[in-house]
Amino acid sequence: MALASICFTIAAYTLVYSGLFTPHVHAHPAYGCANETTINGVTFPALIEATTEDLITGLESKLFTSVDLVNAYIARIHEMNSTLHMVTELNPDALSIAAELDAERSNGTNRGPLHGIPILIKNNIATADKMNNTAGSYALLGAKVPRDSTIAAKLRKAGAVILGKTNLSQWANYRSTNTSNGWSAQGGQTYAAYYPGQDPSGSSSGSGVSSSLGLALAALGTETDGSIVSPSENNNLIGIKPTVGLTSRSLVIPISQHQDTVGPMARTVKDAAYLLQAIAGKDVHDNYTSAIPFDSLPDYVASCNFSALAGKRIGVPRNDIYEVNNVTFPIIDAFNTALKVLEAAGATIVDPTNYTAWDAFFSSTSETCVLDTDFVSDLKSYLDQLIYNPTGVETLADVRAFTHSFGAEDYPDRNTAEWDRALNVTFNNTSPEFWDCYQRDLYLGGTGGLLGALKNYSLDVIVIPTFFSSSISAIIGAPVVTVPLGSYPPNTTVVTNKRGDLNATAPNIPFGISFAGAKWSEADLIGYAYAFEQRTKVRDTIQPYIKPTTELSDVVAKRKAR
Ligand SMILES: *[C@@H]1O[C@H](CO)[C@@H](O)[C@H](O)[C@H]1NC(C)=O
Ligand SMILES: *[C@@H]1O[C@H](CO)[C@@H](O)[C@H](O)[C@H]1NC(C)=O
Ligand SMILES: *[C@@H]1O[C@H](CO)[C@@H](O)[C@H](O)[C@H]1NC(C)=O
Ligand SMILES: *[C@@H]1O[C@H](CO)[C@@H](O)[C@H](O)[C@H]1NC(C)=O
Ligand SMILES: *[C@@H]1O[C@H](CO)[C@@H](O)[C@H](O)[C@H]1NC(C)=O
Ligand SMILES: *[C@@H]1O[C@H](CO)[C@@H](O)[C@H](O)[C@H]1NC(C)=O
Ligand SMILES: *[C@@H]1O[C@H](CO)[C@@H](O)[C@H](O)[C@H]1NC(C)=O
Ligand SMILES: *[C@@H]1O[C@H](CO)[C@@H](O)[C@H](O)[C@H]1NC(C)=O
Ligand SMILES: *[C@@H]1O[C@H](CO)[C@@H](O)[C@H](O)[C@H]1NC(C)=O
Ligand SMILES: *[C@@H]1O[C@H](CO)[C@@H](O)[C@H](O)[C@H]1NC(C)=O
Ligand SMILES: *[C@@H]1O[C@H](CO)[C@@H](O)[C@H](O)[C@H]1NC(C)=O
Ligand SMILES: CC(=O)N[C@H]1CO[C@H](CO)[C@@H](O)[C@@H]1O
Repeated sequence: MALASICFTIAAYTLVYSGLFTPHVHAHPAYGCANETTINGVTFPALIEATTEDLITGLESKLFTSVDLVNAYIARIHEMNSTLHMVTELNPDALSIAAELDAERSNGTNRGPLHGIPILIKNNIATADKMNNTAGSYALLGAKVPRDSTIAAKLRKAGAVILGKTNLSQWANYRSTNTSNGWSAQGGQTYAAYYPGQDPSGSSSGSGVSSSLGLALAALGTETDGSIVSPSENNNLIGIKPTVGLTSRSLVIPISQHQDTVGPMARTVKDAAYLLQAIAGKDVHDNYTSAIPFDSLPDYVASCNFSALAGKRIGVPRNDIYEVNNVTFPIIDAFNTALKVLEAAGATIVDPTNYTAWDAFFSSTSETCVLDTDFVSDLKSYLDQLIYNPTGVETLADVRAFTHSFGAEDYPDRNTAEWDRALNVTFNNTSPEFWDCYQRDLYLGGTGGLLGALKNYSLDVIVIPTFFSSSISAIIGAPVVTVPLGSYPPNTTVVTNKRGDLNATAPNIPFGISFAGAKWSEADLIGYAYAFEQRTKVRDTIQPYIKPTTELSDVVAKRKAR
């Protein structure tokens, strides 16, 4: 086996501070800068950057099999897991599922672009197999669901191999006010790979770390407010936070039916688009999906168009972009430079396009009111569906009592303040008081926020640093796509998270730029994200400090030697 290792890397900060987004120069025309490997002159894609299309090509040409892919990714997970704790469980059936999919392919059955391709999913998306679905809590370990979540069922139908479950901020970060991103009782502390002890962000922490290091083609996360886009930016990824209702939440452990959504976290926009295509769509088990306005889904992969930005009007909500504790200066600098890239791609930048109700939004408690109230009833609805429930928890009050009494849940060191507050609300999510909160959100994010800006300035889309992007869109259920933008420069002062156990700001930690639009505008957002990604290739310029070494060539060589 020979290593082809010629590779140019340009640190992202160089691009950012020189004011230039020089398109990244690929040393190898086929697989770029990472270490692709060869056997007898045949080249295998490097798994840290292999795309869906690279894997399809390799599977179709019989260069490798789906079983080889599963073996390679499992070996890579084992290399990283004891340091980064990003995967909580592997699917014990992954190899046999891959073998079946290989057999199908060789007898001429092809389920589509994800046929035989391993995907990891967040540990709040249920599967009716040997894996647990716990949101990281022992309260749900061993519990059984009546069927696959619709998302898992769609992945299987598309031919994906569900490889395992990723660690997360416990309960999707809806338990404690003093915990750390990426910590769960079941999975321990997730760390990210761009700085030792890096805060992985959350709550889809393990999905972010895994996708970035090539421990699967890509991963799924969930978002209520920031939980896809934030770990995507800090793990150097593309994240698509779909419109609430585009992807089913049936048998996904909830926070809020009004804000929860499931979406892809991937290394390229096109990979994310392939995954979204497979998981989107109507579902009788989640009636929010009946609001999907299309008879057939847009072709999200075909939306990946280099010219998508030409002639578009792009707004910059400056009052939602501000200095925070000295950590956003490099982000805002890189963002301002990126506006020039968008302009050079043919877009008109309209700056500023401030949100008219921004100050009211900033001090509003309506989102908390919606989430608290939804959580109490939506969690109960999830628990009601379990067909086996060893701890017997039926309500949030039961889950809190369990958490207070079960040592590994790390209470009281990590509090349950979110639940204490939610359990104190005196009304539920069918009450008039709830409706007031929800309508207020629809105004603050709508006419007074994102939708108002789109209309007042005749915009196609808003761009904003991902650091600031999630909430305005979250409260109206609208989509966001984040793309790598840069990383913190070498002279960055290392700052820990509030708990003091993670490095939250440090040199080399990646950050992103978001495209935000009206509901159901994913096809457009994907186009803009792709056009920006292809012109900048920022991901390739930021290297992790740690990465796995097992490659497909190792696995194939071993198989051939048997
Ligand atoms: C490629 O491999 C070489 C030799 O093993 C190593 O020095 C280099 O850092 C690797 N490059 C990348 C981008 O991983
Ligand atoms: C890593 O993954 C394996 C699954 O194979 C799991 O059993 C193990 O507990 C995980 N965690 C760590 C910290 O190694
Ligand atoms: C191909 O294999 C699959 C799985 O083994 C099987 O279900 C299917 O019937 C086979 N199709 C053909 C055309 O043989
Ligand atoms: C699920 O949790 C049970 C413990 O209740 C454990 O025995 C089992 O191995 C877990 N499943 C997987 C795939 O790790
Ligand atoms: C955070 O980074 C410092 C070096 O800047 C390192 O000494 C420390 O161990 C890191 N924290 C963790 C939790 O790894
Ligand atoms: C949506 O489904 C939920 C339960 O799945 C049900 O309680 C609710 O009434 C339904 N809403 C509508 C508008 O059909
Ligand atoms: C937009 O917001 C920024 C930041 O708050 C402020 O400086 C600027 O004056 C505002 N511009 C307009 C036109 O409202
Ligand atoms: C921000 O930087 C300034 C100047 O270095 C310093 O005085 C101030 O304390 C810093 N603020 C924070 C929150 O770190
Ligand atoms: C919950 O309500 C009780 C009784 O009114 C009060 O003592 C407690 O402080 C409240 N807790 C929270 C977190 O709001
Ligand atoms: C919500 O509260 C109202 C009024 O107390 C009650 O009639 C209704 O059953 C409650 N609904 C749920 C889903 O708890
Ligand atoms: C890092 O260097 C840049 C460019 O020289 C400078 O503008 C910035 O203030 C420096 N930051 C710190 C934290 O020293
Ligand atoms: C399932 C799993 O990965 N558990 C790990 C959680 O993290 C602790 C350390 O923090 C490990 O000991 C467990 O193996």
